[in-house]
Amino acid sequence: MNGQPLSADQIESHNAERMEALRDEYDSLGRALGRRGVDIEAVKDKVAAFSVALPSWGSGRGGTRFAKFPIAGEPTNIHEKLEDCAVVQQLSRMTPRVSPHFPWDKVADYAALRQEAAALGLGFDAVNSNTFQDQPGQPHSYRNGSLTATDAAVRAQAVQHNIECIEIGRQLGSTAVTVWVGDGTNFPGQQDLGGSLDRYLDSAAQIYSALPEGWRMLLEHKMYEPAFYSTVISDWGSSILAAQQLGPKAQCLVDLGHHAPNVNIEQIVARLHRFGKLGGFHFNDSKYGDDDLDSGSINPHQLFLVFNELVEAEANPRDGFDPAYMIDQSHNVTDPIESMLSSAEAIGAAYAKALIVDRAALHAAQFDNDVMMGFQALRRGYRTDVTPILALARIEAGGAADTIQLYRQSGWRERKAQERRAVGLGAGIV
Ligand SMILES: [Mn+2]
Repeated sequence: MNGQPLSADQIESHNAERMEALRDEYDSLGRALGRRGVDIEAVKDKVAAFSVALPSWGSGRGGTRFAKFPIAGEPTNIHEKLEDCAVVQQLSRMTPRVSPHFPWDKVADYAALRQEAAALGLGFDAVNSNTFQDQPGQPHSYRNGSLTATDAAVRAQAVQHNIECIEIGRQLGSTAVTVWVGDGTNFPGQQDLGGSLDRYLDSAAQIYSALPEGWRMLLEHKMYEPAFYSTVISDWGSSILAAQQLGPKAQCLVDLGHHAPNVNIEQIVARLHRFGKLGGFHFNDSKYGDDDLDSGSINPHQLFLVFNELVEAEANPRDGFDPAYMIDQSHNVTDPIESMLSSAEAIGAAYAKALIVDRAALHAAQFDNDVMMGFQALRRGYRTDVTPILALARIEAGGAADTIQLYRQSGWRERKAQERRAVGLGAGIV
């Protein structure tokens, strides 16, 4: 526990105060599940083994196109971001890895950064490249696109940046690079829609060929924004076609917010899995578009249905099924640590509810075309309050019964507000 940001004693006494009530609730739920033929301990073991990565950028306040309102004690560099992610991990025990973003998280010594993270109980997940904004001193601008730019020198610069990210990731112990490009258009006629995809595929193939052994390239699609008329990799269809053309190390990453409203995302999950191309997830929630709201805050049922497909996929794995799970949210109005704690809980709950579904009953109903019983098999899982399972799994791993309450009691943010330099009044999406 050395190097952990919060006091282990404080967590222990917090848990001790709640243990009797939690045991009572857990045992009661265990009896109820037992009558349904579900072993609560087996569900708890699976939940304990589940994890989701934190985005380094998620530890700071996000912003909108209009403004960003920072809070005192926000992290301003990767070292402070790691500290805050370690707080989330220490309390939730479900977020042991951080997904870094370059060039935002650049440092001089990545071996030292890896050690620094390990001392905090953290590892590194997929590295994220950034060719959607220009950096100071950069020779070529991405104003007309990056991997798909008509100018070969711009494309070469974007490819080189992705290869540099892979090299950094190798030093950090990562085994995947996530490639999202905002390239696209705002006007009909602005660009040759076929030609821009050709250029994307050519650039992506150069990145693909730089992947080390055992690495994956995760292609993240997004319907719109920053381009509003067309985006080059706009949907899962474009994504899987590109991944299939690139080769077996290329897989698709599903960001829950990157689809048209009301799209059946759980079906996309099943489709991608069917073809061995389900590479990873970015969890968030939305009401209108790519809102980047907290996971499960708007539509927890959809999150459950996605996990229902993931549990089906776990039971029937295809070659290479090892999805990289990550939270990808913009925390505009909350303390980011509290949002990540709440989101980890929501994601874990969706997984636990999916595990509780009586698969035999579900499959039998599907085979018999018994519509109502198939629906009810899912509904019974969704209705179950799995809070005691998550809490006990967390406590047994050293985490806290009530993560947000303990975080507030710890005074972490107030302390950091004294120690860390203030974030400037920045603007816009970060
Ligand atoms: Mn994303």
